[in-house]
Amino acid sequence: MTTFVDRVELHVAAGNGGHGCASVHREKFKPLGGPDGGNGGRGGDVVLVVDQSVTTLLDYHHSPHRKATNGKPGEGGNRSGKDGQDLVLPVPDGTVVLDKQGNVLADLVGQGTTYVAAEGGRGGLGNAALSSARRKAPGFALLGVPGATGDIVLELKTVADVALVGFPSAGKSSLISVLSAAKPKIADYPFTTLVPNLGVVTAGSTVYTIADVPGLIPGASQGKGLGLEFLRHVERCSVLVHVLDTATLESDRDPVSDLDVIEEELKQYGGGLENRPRLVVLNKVDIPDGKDLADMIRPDLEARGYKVFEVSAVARTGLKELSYFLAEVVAKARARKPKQEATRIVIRPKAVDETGFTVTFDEAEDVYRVRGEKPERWVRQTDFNNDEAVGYLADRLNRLGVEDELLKVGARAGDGVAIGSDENAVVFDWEPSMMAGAEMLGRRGEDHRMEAPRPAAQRRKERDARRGDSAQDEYDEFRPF
Ligand SMILES: Nc1nc2c(ncn2[C@@H]2O[C@H](COP(=O)(O)OP(=O)(O)OP(=O)(O)O)[C@@H](O)[C@H]2O)c(=O)[nH]1
Ligand SMILES: [Mg+2]
Repeated sequence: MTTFVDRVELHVAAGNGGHGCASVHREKFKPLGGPDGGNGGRGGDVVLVVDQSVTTLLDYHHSPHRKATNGKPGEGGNRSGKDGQDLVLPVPDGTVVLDKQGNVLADLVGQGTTYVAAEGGRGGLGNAALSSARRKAPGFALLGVPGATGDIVLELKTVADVALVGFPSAGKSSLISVLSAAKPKIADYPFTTLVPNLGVVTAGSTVYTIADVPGLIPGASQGKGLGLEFLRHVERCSVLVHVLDTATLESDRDPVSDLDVIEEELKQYGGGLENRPRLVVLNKVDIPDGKDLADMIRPDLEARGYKVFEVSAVARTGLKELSYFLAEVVAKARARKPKQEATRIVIRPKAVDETGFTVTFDEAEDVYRVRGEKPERWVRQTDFNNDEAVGYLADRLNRLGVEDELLKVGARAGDGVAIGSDENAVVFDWEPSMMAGAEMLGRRGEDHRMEAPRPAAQRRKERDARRGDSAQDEYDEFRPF
C-alpha cells in the first residue's frame, strides 16, 4: 500500500543572485579601456505547480528541504552571469499553502496553477552597468541579493466532486469499487479505510470524481475513531452522499439514527459541509432484512427532503441510476461555478510599500529603524569592504529621501540607524552625508558605516553626551560622492 501523506512542512530557499563584477577593460596600448564588469545572474525561484498526475505530498515528506540554484557572478569583458534555474515542485490539485502560523497563503486548484514560494535574489550590477557620466569608472560592483527563504506548510484537500460519508463498514469503499475503477481495501471490520480513496466515474458524457473518507462514529468531532480530520478532503465536494447500512448487526443502530449521528458530526465540523447538498444511499439491500428496512424508512427520509437510492454494492443493483443522478448534480454544480483558470500567484515578502520606506525610532534597540523594500535590498547589495560601494549606497539612500526623513524624525549625527528588520538589520552610526544634512549640521560626514555596531546602552550614552554639547566637532572630513 502506498503511504498517503496529506500534510508536510517544507523549507524552501530560492537561489541567490550572482555578484556583479568590477573589471576594467585591458588592451595593448589602451591601459584603461573603461569598466567592463558584467552583471550577476538572477537566483532561481522555488515554484509550486499543480500537476494532476501527482496525488500525494509523499515526496516532500521524504525530502522537505528544497533549494533553487544560484545565479552565476558576472565576469569581465561584459559577460553576464547565468541565471539560476527555477526549482519547480509539482503538487497535487487542491494543495493549500499555509505559513507556519496556519494562515492560508494560497489555495492551488486547477492544473498548472502556480505559486512562487520563494523568489530568487536579483543579480548584482557589474561596474559597466553602474558607470555614468558622473561615475565613469566605478571601482565596485553590486552584490547579488540572497534568495528568499522560508518555511511553508502544504496541506492536501483532495478535489472530489462527490463525497461518501457514513459509519465504518457501511460499504463506502465497496461502492467506490463498483462505481469506478478504484480498488480500495474492503473488509468486514471497522476502519478498513484509513486514508481517503478517490475514484473516477464516467456516467454518460460526465466524468466526475468520488471520494471515500474513513468511517465516522459518534464523537468523531471529539476525536473518536479516526476523527473528523479527513473531512477536509471532502470540503470541496459538490454533493455529499450518506451511505447507510440497512443490514447492520449492531442492535443499537439503524439507518435513520446513523444518519442523525453523521449529520451532527458534520455540523460540528462545519467548513461549509453542514449545508452542502446531500442525498441518501441505502446500501446492502441484497440482504432481505435490509431491503425490508430500506422500504420501511424510505418515506420517512424522503419526507425529510432527501433523495433516496436503494443499492447493493455486492449485487451491483441500483448503481446506474445513482451514478447518473450524481453526474447530473455534478454537471449542474460545475455550470454554476466560474471556470477556474490556472493562475500564477506570487507572494513577496511584505514591504512597507514597494516604492517607499518608513523611519521610526526603535526604543528597545535605541536605533532609528528604516524599513522598505528598496533600502533593505540596497543594503544587501552593498560590499561594505569597498568605500566606493558604501558611498554609492549612501547616495542611493539619500536620493530616495532616507536622510531627509531621518532628520525630520529627529535623528542626529552619530545616532544609530538600522536598515531592515530586527534579525537581519545592518546597523551603523549615522553621519549625514549630503546637502540636507550638511546645511543643518554645518559639515558633511564620512562613511565609516560598517564599524561593528555598539550595544544600545552605549550608543544611548554617547548620544546623550553629544546632545549635551555641540554635535559638530567630530566630523571634519569631507567626502565627495
Ligand atoms: N451484503 C452486502 N455486503 C456489503 C455490501 N456493501 C458492502 N458490504 C460489506 O460490508 C463490509 C464493509 O464494506 P466496506 O466497503 O469496507 O465498508 P466501508 O464503509 O468502506 O468501511 P470503513 O472503510 O471501515 O469505513 C464488507 O465486508 C463488504 O463486503 C452490500 O451491498 N451487500
Ligand atoms: Mg472503507
